[in-house]
Amino acid sequence: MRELIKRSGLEDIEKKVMRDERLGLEDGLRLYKAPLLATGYLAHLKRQRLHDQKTFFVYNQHLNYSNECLNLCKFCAFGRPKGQGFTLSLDEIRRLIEERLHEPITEVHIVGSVHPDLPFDYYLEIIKIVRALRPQAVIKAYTVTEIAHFAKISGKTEEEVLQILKDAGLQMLPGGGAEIFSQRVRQEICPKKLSAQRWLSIAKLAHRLGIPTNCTMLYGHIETIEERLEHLIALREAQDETGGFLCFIPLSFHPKNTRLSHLSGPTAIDDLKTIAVSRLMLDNIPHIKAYWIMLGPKLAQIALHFGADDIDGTIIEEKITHMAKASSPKGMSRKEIISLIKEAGFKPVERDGLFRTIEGN
Ligand code: V47
Repeated sequence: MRELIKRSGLEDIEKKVMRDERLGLEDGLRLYKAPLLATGYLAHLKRQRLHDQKTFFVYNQHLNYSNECLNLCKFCAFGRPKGQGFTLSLDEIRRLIEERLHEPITEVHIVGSVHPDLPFDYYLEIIKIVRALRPQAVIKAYTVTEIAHFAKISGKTEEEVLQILKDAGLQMLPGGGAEIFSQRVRQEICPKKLSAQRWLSIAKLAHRLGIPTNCTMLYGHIETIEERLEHLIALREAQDETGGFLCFIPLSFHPKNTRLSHLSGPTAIDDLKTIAVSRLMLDNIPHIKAYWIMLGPKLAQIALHFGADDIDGTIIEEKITHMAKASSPKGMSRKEIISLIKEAGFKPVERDGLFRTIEGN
């Protein structure tokens, strides 16, 4: 590896990694241009320094309450116009949670859409129902985009919305809705979505209210490598301010069934490089997730050697990526996840949504 790092002209970056020094945009560009194994090796060094052989996973349940959406972003195969999608009633939501009460679920992940007419009370009730049925599980619900929408429909401030949801049992926000912060790209692929500045300011507000969040980047569509790096640096700067991001999830674009279906989406090499560069650039975000639903279990397993230390979870009923024709299964058993991690040479550690280790594992 020393030889490869030397030949790739990355010795100065290796020194920075070993000294935990911050990398700049130019370093990021060089890491993208370098051979995959060189960049991957450096990301693996960083990952080992942070987490040694540990690879995290969670026993979780996904709940998508609706796909009827006002935004209808071009990259999304999940959203439908008003009246053409599904919206679960509160009773249906209760039933979905009750059906799996015999399982040791420690995270309930709830997201939907920017819905045309549901009232804020509906979203609040969901949290109360899940909290009552699953007192021990971490409730990770509603992206920053949904929080902005709730403030608009309720006439409350974003702070009030977050506080009310927190008091009802919400513990953290998932990382979706960030897409790519570049205004040029947002204008093209998600013109109705809230701005990058607003996404970042609501995420930071949540952090200040004691609600940690995850963060994401949707890549492999029309963005440039510079725009990806600018996105990562914006997340890093926000994290310097609040420390509230738990995990970064690079989201590999799935073009099928979307209005960008003429694009081909990222290659495996791009997926692995993006995970590796993210690990190296995001020196202040503890975890990098190889989201197996989007990468497929096989590539997610390899990604553990390219900077990722988390593989998400059991999931069972994923909709957003499968409506864009993901070829991965819709869920995995705890046993399957553990053997995937072990076979890759790592130590599986079961965690809850807040990355607290589950006792007995
Ligand atoms: O916000 C939508 C993206 C996100 C497509 O926080 C697509 O732990 C690829 O954020 N191809 C939702 N991506 C998923 C998400 C997430 C997933 C798992 C864990 C966590 C977490 C967060 O998926 C959306 C959007 O950025 N997305 N359509 C698509 N066709």
